[in-house]
Parts: sequence; C-alpha cells; structure tokens
Amino acid sequence: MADVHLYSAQICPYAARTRLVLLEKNVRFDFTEIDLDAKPAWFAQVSPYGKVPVLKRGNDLIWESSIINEYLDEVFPDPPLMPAEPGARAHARFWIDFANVKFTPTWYRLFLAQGKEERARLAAALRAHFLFMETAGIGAAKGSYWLGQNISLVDLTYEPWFERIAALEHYRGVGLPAECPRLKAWAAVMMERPSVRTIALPLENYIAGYRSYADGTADGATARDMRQA
Ligand SMILES: N[C@@H](CCC(=O)N[C@@H](CS)C(=O)NCC(=O)O)C(=O)O
Repeated sequence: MADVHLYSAQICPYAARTRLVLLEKNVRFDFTEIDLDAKPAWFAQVSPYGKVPVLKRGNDLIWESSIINEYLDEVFPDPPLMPAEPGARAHARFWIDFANVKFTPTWYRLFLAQGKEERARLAAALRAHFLFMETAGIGAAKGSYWLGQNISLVDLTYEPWFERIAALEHYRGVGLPAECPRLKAWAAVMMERPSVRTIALPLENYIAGYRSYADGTADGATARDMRQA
C-alpha cells in the first residue's frame, strides 16, 4: 500500500491537477475513484466540501487542489514545482489564484448559463481572461512554460481546462481566442508531457461529463457553488 492515497474522479479537472503533480514527481499513490453522481455516504467523512480531490498521507487529510499541490511540493521537493525566490513564488501564487477565482468560475458559469444574454456576457468575460493570460501570463514568460524554462504548479493548474476546451466549444461555441498564439503553443507543449498523456481522456468523455452543466440540470456541490460565484 502506498503512503499517499488520493480520492479522485477521472472526469474532474481539479483532481487532474493533483494527479499531474503526483505523476510529475513520480510519487507512488493509491486512489479511490469517486462517482460524483452517486457519492458514497462515507465520502462526507473524508471530504468536508463533498468534492474531489482529497489527499490522505499519514495523519494529514487535505482538500482543495491548490493547497494539496503546494503540500505535495513541500513533502516531495524533487523536482521542485514552485520557484525558490519569494517574488517568483508570489507571482506563481497569483496565477494559481487567478485560475481559482476568475478563470474557472467563469468557465463553469458559462457552461451553466441557460439564457442567451448571460451566455454572451460570460463568453466575453472568459475571452478577457484568456487575453489577460496571453499577455500578462504566458506572454510574459521566458520559456515554454508559464514561469520560464521549467514546468511548475502554474502549468499544472491550468492544463486540465485546456484539455477540455473542445467540450466548451461543443456546447457553447467558445474556444481559445485567435489572439492567443502563446497559450495555444503552451497547451501543445503541455499535451506532450507524459503525465498529461497518461491521464487524458477522449473528448466524448469530457462532453458527457459536462452535459448536465450545459443543460442546466447539474445539482452537485460544484454546480451549486459556481451558480453563486
Ligand atoms: N476548489 C476545489 C474544486 C473541486 C471540485 O469542484 N471538484 C468537483 C469535481 S470537478 C467535485 O468533486 N464536485 C462534487 C459535486 O459536484 O458534487 C478544488 O480546487 O479542489
């Protein structure tokens, strides 16, 4: 039995972030796949928010993907996925925060939106986020990755959404803006990483995974939280 246990769901981009970190660091781990449409009753004891991912290591039980990922970077420092210098660490944390506070809520709300005007408003907001990421994020990087020459938690924080972007196009006709060549090139580099290839699913799975969001019937913890975001 491995030291690290992950409660996860293949379809979940937040859980994918953590699976990518574990793979990039070559950490041996066991996992329990949680059916998010029929969560087992015991899962409430493991996950206070009723969400994946949750990581257990010894007496440590940790939830929230960004917090899990920083924890993993501390307990398995090789290879480091955060810069050493405080200013650069703050820069990395800013982009992780942007993903959590701006980018992914807008993404989910666009899926959930049922009205034409609301969809147009959210599509414009998502486009603005992509353009900001293009110019101030990857566009400011000196290398193929978000922070330069080396992959970091920032890259692994965003990649799962780029993996699923064709599902957003499928349901909402919204993709990566043409004005974002740097993001496009970065996503192509990421998709060649062995870690990313290991966990990638066919597009049909992502389309199926977002169906209840797109038709407005999703009523899990994430849909409820995102409707209020
Ligand atoms: N902020 C959380 C979000 C996790 C999350 O929303 N996970 C979803 C699956 S992608 C989930 O488990 N949802 C349970 C539900 O909707 O009931 C994180 O970063 O870990």
